[in-house]
Amino acid sequence: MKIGITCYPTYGGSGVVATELGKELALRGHEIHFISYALPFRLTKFFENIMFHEVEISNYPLFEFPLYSLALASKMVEVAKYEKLDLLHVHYAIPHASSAYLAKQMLKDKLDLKITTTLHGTDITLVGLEPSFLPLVKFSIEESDGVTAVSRFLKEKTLTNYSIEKQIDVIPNFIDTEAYKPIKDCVFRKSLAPHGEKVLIHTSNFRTVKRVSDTIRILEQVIKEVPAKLILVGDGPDRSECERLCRELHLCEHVKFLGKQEGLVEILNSADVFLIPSQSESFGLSALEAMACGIPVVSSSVGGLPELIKHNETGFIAEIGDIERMAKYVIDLLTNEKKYDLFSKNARKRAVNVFDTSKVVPLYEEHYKKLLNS
Ligand code: GMT
Repeated sequence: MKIGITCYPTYGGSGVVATELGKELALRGHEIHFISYALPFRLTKFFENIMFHEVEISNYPLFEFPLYSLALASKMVEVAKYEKLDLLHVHYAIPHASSAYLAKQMLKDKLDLKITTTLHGTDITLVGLEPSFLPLVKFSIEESDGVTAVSRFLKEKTLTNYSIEKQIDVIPNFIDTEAYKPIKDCVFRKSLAPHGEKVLIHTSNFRTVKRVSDTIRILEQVIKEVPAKLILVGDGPDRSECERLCRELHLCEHVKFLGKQEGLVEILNSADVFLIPSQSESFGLSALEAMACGIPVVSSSVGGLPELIKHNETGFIAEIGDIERMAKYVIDLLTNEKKYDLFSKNARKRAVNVFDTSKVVPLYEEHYKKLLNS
């Protein structure tokens, strides 16, 4: 198949999933055309069967705000027409699904371009609900030939929040468990926890929905019982506030802010427990990355997290903001070697058996075939 993929090219779950999907489809012999305003950050080298088309945005002085969605629609038309695309797969509804709809209409006399939209999370649960976007998001989803959601939770939210009656295929996020795997005696561990402390880890974009400060408060409880460090990976709006909280709680010695990092597999493998105390999380790709490395997860019970994490099996789940309970779960894991090893094995096994690339990418191929035959 010849498939156009549009996504956000920057750090973020939806861009990661879109790019890894494109790479895997290309390996399977499909021709992939990425269409975005910059090269997706995971496309760092040449991949056979993958092409990139950059959307140029006019900065004409009359336009106070860049007209990206319109420029994107024009580029989609150009690529679909000249590269003879079979379908266009857009990730994150805003504004990609709307641009795709426009492109489809512009091409309708020449080409029956099928469009499928993957809903990722905040496009539905947060931004999409803003009054300035809601009608457009609803319309664009209804007009997509196919729609997928990364969890059952997100599917249900979409149908109820937008009063939509439409088939939505649930296709979970996936992970390359050959790349994300346990590494014994990881070298980073010594520098991160030089005195043999246990290591808690959290990776995110430090947006308010992630509740990163909860991870610091969990650590505050944990170190009363177990010597431990907290590694925070990533950057974003709440980082300064988290750094301030560390100073206020006199925890600077125990918390390391690594910022944005490559080499996540090695960093994850230096840790014992992954924390994801989010306010909202449609899937939790970062938790899956940890599970694939054999790291048990302690999370909040929101969104799609309970579809990923098996409570008392691959990790533990507690109410949003229940720091005491999350800390208790962490201490339980860190002080009970047998239980820890079992949870670690279970986490890895679940990642491999349910969420490995080889299990999930064929579901997208099936979804595409269904669209093209409809
Ligand atoms: O909100 C974010 O963290 C970024 C966002 C994205 O689209 O880049 O992440 C969402 O999509 C990821 C990939 O499908 C999911 O794993 C995340 O759970 C989801 N984030 C939220 O729902 C908050």
